[in-house]
Amino acid sequence: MTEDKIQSLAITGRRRFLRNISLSTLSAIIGADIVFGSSMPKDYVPVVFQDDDPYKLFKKHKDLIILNNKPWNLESQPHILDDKVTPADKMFVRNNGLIPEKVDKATWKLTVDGEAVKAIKSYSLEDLKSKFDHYTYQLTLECGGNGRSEFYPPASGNQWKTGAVSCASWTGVRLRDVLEDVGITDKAVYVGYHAADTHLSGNPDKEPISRGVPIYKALQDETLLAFSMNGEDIPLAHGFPLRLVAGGFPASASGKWLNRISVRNIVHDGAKMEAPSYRVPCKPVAPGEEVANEDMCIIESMPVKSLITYPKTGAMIAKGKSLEVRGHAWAGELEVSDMKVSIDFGQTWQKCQLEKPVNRLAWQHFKTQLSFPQQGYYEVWAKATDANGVSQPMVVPGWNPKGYLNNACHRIAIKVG
Ligand SMILES: Nc1nc2c(c(=O)[nH]1)N[C@H]1C(S)=C(S)[C@@H](COP(=O)(O)O)O[C@H]1N2
Ligand SMILES: [Mo]
Repeated sequence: MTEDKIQSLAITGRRRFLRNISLSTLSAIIGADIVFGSSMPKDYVPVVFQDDDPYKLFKKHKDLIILNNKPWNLESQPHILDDKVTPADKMFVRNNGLIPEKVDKATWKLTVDGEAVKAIKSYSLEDLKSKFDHYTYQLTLECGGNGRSEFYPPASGNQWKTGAVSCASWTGVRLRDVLEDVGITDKAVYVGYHAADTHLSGNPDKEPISRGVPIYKALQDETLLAFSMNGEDIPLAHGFPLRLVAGGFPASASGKWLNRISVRNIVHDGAKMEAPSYRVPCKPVAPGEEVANEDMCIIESMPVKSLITYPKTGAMIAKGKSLEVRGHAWAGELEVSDMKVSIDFGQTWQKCQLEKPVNRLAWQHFKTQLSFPQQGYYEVWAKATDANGVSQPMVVPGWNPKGYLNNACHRIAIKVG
């Protein structure tokens, strides 16, 4: 058995797989006889397989932080997001269920169904690749809950700091072209995704998540059915072999392990589409206030935000030296039009050089040189402004029950000495 195979077993269907194999196969995987194997309890998972090292399993950079193991959730840190295009090993992982165990590229199928298709149609990966033009876009994917850890009163859910965001280069076919090939009716309102991951309960009839996008977003040029990331097969943890990618929306709209798209005549009602999941109060509320489900609205475009990726917070700078500060900024469906940093707690702001996005929905890179008037402790605060003139708030914005959309200015600490 190859190293890869063992890894993917470890990530995915360990329990079910191990249950069905013989003691001799198990010994072969371990590489030693299980001497008292006949006394092993039924359905027991040997400890060697329980000792998951997510860094090895997912081939991740050592500076990712593990938030959870069931399901796996790993967050990046700002200083490892310095690359213009996020490499796979530095990309955060957010799972709602268990990663699918049997993924076979050769037999993978995507079915397009729903009330608003003229006829149900299925495609193999080969069909998708050969029938439709390929497009490549860099697309920002930020979890709706990124920054949740800063809300008070606290919101339950993964306590993301700032690292649930990525911008990789995705290649695939346009969802629009596929929908056109299928034929959709004027009743189409929403596109819902279905995927091959399984619910934590083990109940095969339950989906861990089945979200989607409104039809206007489904038909945008940049909305892809992606089969590769950064020029390679999508890593298993990020949706191999096929993923819906809808940049600028909360990343929960970008379904991994995609095997079915439903073109709906209503707002999709799959798992985690219902309130309060991925929704915020339609009108601002006081911190801690109870909000009725009918007063919660679905998040679409993510708000303007930025991240300082160099230097790392806590950096020491020699007195009299200037410091290059750099990072990325993004604004959901909009472009970022201005980027500033402050070293005096927001009293004055210095303009940064801001690059244009390489394509719509890609994050933009900024940099500037800072000089510090004297020795001591400083904070660098970063503030982006979107094309509508809306800027990031300096403190945590509108509290909401689920802790979404925290786009407060990113801050790092610097010591000049
Ligand atoms: N099938 C499926 N797609 C999914 C999820 C999931 O659990 N299952 N999680 C979503 C959420 S909430 C986020 S933030 C992104 C995370 O993408 P990543 O793990 O590739 O960074 O995937 C989205 N797509
Ligand atoms: Mo998410």
